[in-house]
Amino acid sequence: MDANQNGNPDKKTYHKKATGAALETVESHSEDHELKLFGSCFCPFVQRVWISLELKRLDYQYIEVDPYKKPKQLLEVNPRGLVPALRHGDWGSYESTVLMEYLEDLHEGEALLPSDPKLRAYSRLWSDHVNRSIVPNFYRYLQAQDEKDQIEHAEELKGQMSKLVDAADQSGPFFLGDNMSFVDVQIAPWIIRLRKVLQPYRGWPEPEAGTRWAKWVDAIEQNHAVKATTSTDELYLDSYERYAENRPNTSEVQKAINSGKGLP
Ligand SMILES: N[C@@H](CCC(=O)N[C@@H](CS)C(=O)NCC(=O)O)C(=O)O
Repeated sequence: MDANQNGNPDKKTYHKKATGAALETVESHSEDHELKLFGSCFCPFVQRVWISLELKRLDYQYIEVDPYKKPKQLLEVNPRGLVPALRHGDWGSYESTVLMEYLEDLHEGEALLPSDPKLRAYSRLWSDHVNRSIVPNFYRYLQAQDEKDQIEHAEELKGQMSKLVDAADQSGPFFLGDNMSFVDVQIAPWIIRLRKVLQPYRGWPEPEAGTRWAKWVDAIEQNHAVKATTSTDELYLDSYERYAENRPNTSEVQKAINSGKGLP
């Protein structure tokens, strides 16, 4: 039994195999390749790198690993034992944002950072905002058990997302306009999890029809690379129950949030 079921086999826990469209993508990228993504189907940090690979239409191999069991092949690339990790030939690295930058630097397929240096800096600035202010608040909100804390964290999350919307291109639908780019990929996995996780567990509302935010969410959800890396709803519902109940020993992310530290 998995440790974070806390001795109760009726509790849901994380899935170890993708479902739906994501499973089809896993199956079509199972052959040995020099570019290997070590991922876990439920992980939003992995989905960032996975979406980037799909948007760029690069050839790669997807290898599903259990990051809580930390298999040797994962530890060889990432001594911290977290996913995503990327191996390219005899080189490897980790950290989702670093890996997205690495894929950019290969200059293969569609570029996700714009070519203008000022717009590149702008993209990095708002990507930092996603990492620093949106992602941690998502977990704070999901893990909060007390209603007063939940209300406070929901407000904080909404506020930080509003800042991002205000920084985005006015007509969109994406952050810089017509095309999905770096900042969109950085936030996409959490946008997907608003409806699939925060809505069932915390009553997160649907985007208000006709708003810039609704347009953005819709464009992200309809994007081919997002769809190709997204599993069916049940996978997220089950995999995040441990966060929603803030069960002990859920993950490094959960522990960091509970102890007020920065994310791993
Ligand atoms: N900052 C890292 C975070 C990666 C991360 O936390 N991954 C989780 C899965 S979603 C993990 O590997 N957890 C293993 C553990 O908690 O031991 C990144 O951006 O890649």
